[in-house]
Amino acid sequence: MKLASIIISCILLASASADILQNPDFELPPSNWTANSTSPFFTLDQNSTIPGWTFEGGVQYVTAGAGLSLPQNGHAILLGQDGRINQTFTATGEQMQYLLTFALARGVQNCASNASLVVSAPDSSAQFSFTQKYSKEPWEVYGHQLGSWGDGESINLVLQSQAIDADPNSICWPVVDELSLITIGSVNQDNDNLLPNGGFEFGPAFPGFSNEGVLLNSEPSLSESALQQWMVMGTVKYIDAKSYFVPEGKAAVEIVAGISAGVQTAKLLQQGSNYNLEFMLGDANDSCSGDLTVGVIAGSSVQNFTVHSNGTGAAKKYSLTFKGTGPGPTPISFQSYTARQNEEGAFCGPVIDGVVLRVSSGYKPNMHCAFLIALLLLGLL
Ligand SMILES: *[C@@H]1O[C@H](CO)[C@@H](O)[C@H](O)[C@H]1NC(C)=O
Ligand SMILES: *[C@@H]1O[C@H](CO)[C@@H](O)[C@H](O)[C@H]1NC(C)=O
Ligand SMILES: *[C@@H]1O[C@H](CO)[C@@H](O)[C@H](O)[C@H]1NC(C)=O
Ligand SMILES: *[C@@H]1O[C@H](CO)[C@@H](O)[C@H](O)[C@H]1NC(C)=O
Ligand SMILES: *[C@@H]1O[C@H](CO)[C@@H](O)[C@H](O)[C@H]1NC(C)=O
Ligand SMILES: *[C@@H]1O[C@H](CO)[C@@H](O)[C@H](O)[C@H]1NC(C)=O
Ligand SMILES: *[C@@H]1O[C@H](CO)[C@@H](O)[C@H](O)[C@H]1NC(C)=O
Ligand SMILES: *[C@@H]1O[C@H](CO)[C@@H](O)[C@H](O)[C@H]1NC(C)=O
Ligand SMILES: [Ca+2]
Ligand SMILES: [Ca+2]
Repeated sequence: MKLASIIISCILLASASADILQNPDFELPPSNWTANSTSPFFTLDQNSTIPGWTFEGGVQYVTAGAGLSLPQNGHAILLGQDGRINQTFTATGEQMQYLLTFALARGVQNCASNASLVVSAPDSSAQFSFTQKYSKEPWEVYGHQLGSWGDGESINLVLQSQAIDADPNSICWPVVDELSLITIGSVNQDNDNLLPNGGFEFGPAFPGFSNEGVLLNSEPSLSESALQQWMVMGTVKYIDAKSYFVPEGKAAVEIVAGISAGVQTAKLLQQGSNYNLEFMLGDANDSCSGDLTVGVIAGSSVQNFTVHSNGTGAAKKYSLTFKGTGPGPTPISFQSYTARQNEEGAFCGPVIDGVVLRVSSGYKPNMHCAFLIALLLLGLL
């Protein structure tokens, strides 16, 4: 496993570029802004704009406190009625995926309806809103793939509010903060595992300020998913070893949205040949206790697996043998059959990690791989 991850990291080109966006945390205040201890809201106008960003419609610069909870006790942007902010950045170098992580909070805590936030870029548009409680904090962190660009392309990132029909005064407008944009190259298959990113090590960035993981909304496309090479059904939480119990490596997936939420991939396999799927199933150490059941689909094999969790962080290895289907790629999916909430009332669920797909019996690594491993063992790399 260790060798495998060394090889993956050799192949993968991923880099965190903290400065793709200007003023991504909104800590550079608007011109003419003065702190007001009685009101956390400051309305932007043509004499008071926010550095790095253009705005339109009702947009307010907000300060934590006075009933407003932000991830860091700083400042953020509230997108009110028809509110919109945008910033253009330039994609440099070779074609890369741009993965955005951001915090979403609510302008008022009690309201009749939650407006949503729409994040768009030339190749994508996605909507985010508060529907369920997925963390113990009043804010949530989301991850999203904006698109894939390179070679000096100019990208306009737009964040805007979208209200459902309701009295504007009773709407919780979205508050955004702590944007972080990273680029990631293609994740290659490693020699010991037919599934690229079977260990979920490659996905959106985990922000330093949060211990709540990163929520990923439904994404039916492998190539447009922030979680590299995995589609998302329902909502899952991308969890990091700093804040949760992670079975292997630095990251894993917790299926939080209940029944039929999960992750899915697909791989072109030899029709009729036997394959072995190995994976780890457990809990995240977020006091999610009880039986956690996951339905695993691999080709035409469907099987349920249940772990008895006491919510303190544990995982076990399971495996399944199945036949490759064709002519198209063989689907492999993990779907939850459990809807559960922890002591804090946050939705939680089973954790999946270490998904390894191999040809069943007699599989030997090819010469190239054996050579590489020999070099590693000799300490020559
Ligand atoms: C502070 O906010 C309150 C309420 O919106 C407003 O009445 C007051 O004028 C503001 N004070 C300053 C110094 O801007
Ligand atoms: C902006 O400043 C100019 C000059 O002081 C003033 O005439 C105008 O009313 C201000 N605009 C707004 C929206 O406050
Ligand atoms: C500050 O506001 C005044 C008028 O309210 C305006 O004339 C001035 O341009 C503003 N400053 C900046 C940097 O926008
Ligand atoms: C925002 O988008 C408009 C076009 O819709 C563009 O003219 C403007 O430069 C953009 N603002 C930034 C800061 O990139
Ligand atoms: C708004 O979001 C909260 C979760 O943060 C949820 O409890 C509430 O039901 C939502 N309200 C509506 C009207 O969807
Ligand atoms: C897995 O469990 C669910 C829920 O209990 C059940 O509906 C489904 O039929 C089970 N599937 C298999 C293959 O046993
Ligand atoms: C349950 O929790 C106890 C500690 O409270 C721990 O020692 C034990 O290993 C846990 N069992 C499982 C199956 O996670
Ligand atoms: C679970 O979290 C507690 C702290 O909240 C920590 O002390 C414990 O070591 C963690 N358990 C595992 C298995 O990571
Ligand atoms: Ca901030
Ligand atoms: Ca992992």
